[in-house]
Amino acid sequence: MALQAQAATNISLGHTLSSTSHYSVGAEAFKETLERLSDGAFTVTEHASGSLGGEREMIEGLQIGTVDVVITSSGPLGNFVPETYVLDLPFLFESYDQARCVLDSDIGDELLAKMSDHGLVGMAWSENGFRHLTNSQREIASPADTEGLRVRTMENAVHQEAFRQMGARPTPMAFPELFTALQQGTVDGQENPITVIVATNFWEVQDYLSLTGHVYSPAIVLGSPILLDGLNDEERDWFMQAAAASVDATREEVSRLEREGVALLEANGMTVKTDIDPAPFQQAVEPAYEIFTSQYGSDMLDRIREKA
Ligand code: EAX
Repeated sequence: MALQAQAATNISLGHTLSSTSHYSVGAEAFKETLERLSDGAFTVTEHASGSLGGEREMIEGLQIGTVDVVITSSGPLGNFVPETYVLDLPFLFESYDQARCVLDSDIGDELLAKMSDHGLVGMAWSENGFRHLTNSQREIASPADTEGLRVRTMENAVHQEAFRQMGARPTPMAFPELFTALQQGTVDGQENPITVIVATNFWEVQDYLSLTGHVYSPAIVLGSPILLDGLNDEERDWFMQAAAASVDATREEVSRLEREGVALLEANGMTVKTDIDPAPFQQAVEPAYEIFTSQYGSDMLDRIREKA
């Protein structure tokens, strides 16, 4: 009897950003690596632009096995794995090197391991970037300028608190709804890294960008336990290598956009305020730290500060 080639297993990989984004660069590296290492036993289909839903919905999808791999920001993750909220504290990291170093350390590994207590597989920390504020109304130079501004935040309690403390009116919303909400004026502003602002053409609906860099936004490559728990060691290793390749490619693209993105946004008509003094912003969001530590303690925060 002739040997039949076994049908390839198709892996669905979801994310919220466009197919020109840094997440897509990461998704392509994941696909290329997994298909190569497995010699075609696994194929990968990328579902970009939130076609499988927002980040919260996709994380739920991993838990029930309707999606296999997701690249997501840490935005909604704390709702599932509260231990990750520490990473969402504003002004925790000062530089990309510092953030990457912490996420690549035993601290990052420990947080990845926590995912399995919540029906998720933490494969690798990836990157979204330092977040900045955009809006349609006015130039923002200090926290006082955000007074009353309706700012879309991610569905993240720490971020919402920080914007409340700044004086803005935070409105949590899933990313796939954001462009239309800005267009229709349901919200005045939003905050995201240069990577996302570029990938989403936000200049079409936002005139002002202030380089506040108020929080580092990690991304994570998450897997579904329903898929990954069924793999043998060799197969699981291919997935882990694919996730690592995805992170390398994504970080490289984030770094490129950090160098080139602002000029591109200006060329597309955005007014960019670059010389922001972070001190008043830092001071304004300080209560978010107190609220966080009273709820979750300061052990992990202290360890991150020691390492960073
Ligand atoms: O992960 O929701 C957000 O603003 C995120 O930065 C975006 O979905 C990319």
